[in-house]
This record gives sequence, C-alpha cells and structure tokens, in this order.
Amino acid sequence: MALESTIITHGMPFPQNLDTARRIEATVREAGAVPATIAVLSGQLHVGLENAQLDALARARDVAKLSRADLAACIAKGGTGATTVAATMIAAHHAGIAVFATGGIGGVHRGAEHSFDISADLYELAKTPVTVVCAGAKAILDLPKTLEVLETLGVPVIAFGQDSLPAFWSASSDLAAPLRMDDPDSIAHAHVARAALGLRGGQLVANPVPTQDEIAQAAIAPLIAQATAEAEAQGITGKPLTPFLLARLHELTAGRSLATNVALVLNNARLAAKIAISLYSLR
Ligand code: PSU
Ligand code: MN
Repeated sequence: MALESTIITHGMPFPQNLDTARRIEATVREAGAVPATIAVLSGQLHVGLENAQLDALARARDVAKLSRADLAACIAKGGTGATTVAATMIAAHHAGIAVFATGGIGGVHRGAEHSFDISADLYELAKTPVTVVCAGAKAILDLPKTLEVLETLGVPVIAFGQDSLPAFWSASSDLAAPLRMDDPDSIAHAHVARAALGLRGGQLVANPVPTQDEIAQAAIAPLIAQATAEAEAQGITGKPLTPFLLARLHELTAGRSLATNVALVLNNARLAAKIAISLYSLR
C-alpha cells in the first residue's frame, strides 16, 4: 500500500509529521498490509523508506514538492523531493501497487476561474489506475468545482458508508457524493472491474473522518476564509498555497486542525489496508 510524503514535508510541522508518518506505517502493518512511503532521495525514487530515511525527510528543509511535472527533473538533478498525490500514484503504479492512502487530495482552488489553479492530482486520477483513499477534498478548495472536474475526467468518487461527500476536517458536507460504497470488498471489486473494462485511471474513495475527531464546517469555515484572504493579500499562489493554508489553519485552530488531520489519515490508512488486502485476494 502506497503512502505519500508531501504530507510529511509540507503538510505537517516537525515533529508531528514524523510521529504521524510512523503511526500510519504501524497502522497499515497492524491491518495486515505492507506500507510503502514514496519519495525521491538524492535523485533516487524510493518506494518504501527505511526508518532513518523517513526520519531525515521529516527533519529536512527546502524539500521539493513533486508532482507529475517535476518528478523526472528531480531525479535527473539528483535532488530530494516529496511526492504529492499525483507523483505518488505514478510511482506506486510502476511498483505494482494499486492502493494508496492520503489525507486530502489537491483539487480546484477557490477563485480558479481567475487563477486557473487546478491540482494535477485530478488529472492523475484520470490517467493512473490506483485507488486513492482520502478524507474528501479539503474545504480550502472549491468542492463543487472539484466534483465537476472529476466527473468530466471520468473519475469515480465514492463516499465510504454515507451519502454525503466528506469534507476533510468535517465528516460530511452539503454535497451529495456521486457514488457510495459500504465495504472495502466492493471498492476492490470495482477497481478490478474498471481494469477489465479497459478504463484508464483510478478511483477516489472519500472516507469520512471519525465524528469524535471532526471540526464542524461552521467552525472551520470562517478560519478558512481568513487564511484564504491572508494568502491573497500576501500574493501566495501555486505550489506554496496548499502548504500555507494548512499551516495557517493549524495556527488559527491552535492545533486542533492538525489533530483532526492526523486522525483522518490514520482512519484512511486502515480502510486502504482493507481494500489492498481484498484486492490481493481478488487477483
Ligand atoms: N492534503 C493534506 N496535506 C497535504 C496535501 C494534501 O492534508 O500536504 C498535499 C498532497 O500531497 C496533495 C498536494 O497532493 O497537497 C496538493 O497540492 P496542490 O494543491 O499544489 O496540487
Ligand atoms: Mn495548484
């Protein structure tokens, strides 16, 4: 089962990032699957990190954030970079890994009608056959537009065990999820059926954060608005935007959004492990 590394280097501060990365790997093992955290270290693409490598990555500064466009260039220059959802999918697929757990995917940013800021994660889901388990799209994004783009690209968006689309820190939103499944076996079965039909691309599973760990939408919405306004005032766009918004929300919620982020990633790792095990038995 694949795990990304941008969440470690750009999504959470040290030392919570290292602690979380280790806990995710332990959770996957407890569930009976094998974790492979993916990153580029000194020009080499690693699918699975040793403890010392994970430790060094979590402490490192100025690590590149790698998406589809940057992956090969980082390798060619001997650089070190963390993989986003898009780049992690590419590496996982090369290694024969079909299931991947993360926190939230990138999507269509608010104001995208002016900025054109749409994450390459969405296009990767349309191309690369990996089932990605997330907690829904982050509410810092424009969720309706994100769903529209995924629909246009033919990406199945499957809410796990509920009708509404989970919204990362909040277990539900006022948007209906396009699809719903209630057990890991159905998700694994659909993955296999897509391949049998010759359909390119992956599946996006949106797994709601456990309700005891969630932050209600009404509570987080004004803070998102504030963080977004600050990013705009400071002219922060492109790759640094998502890391800035996440870090600012961690501050504005006095660490609560970080605790929720950790809880939802662990929850996603558990579900992804079950899907991976189910897929293994189907194959
Ligand atoms: N969700 C998180 N933390 C993160 C990310 C997502 O909770 O750090 C990262 C993922 O690696 C995702 C990337 O692929 O942000 C999206 O960045 P962008 O919006 O620049 O495409
Ligand atoms: Mn972007």
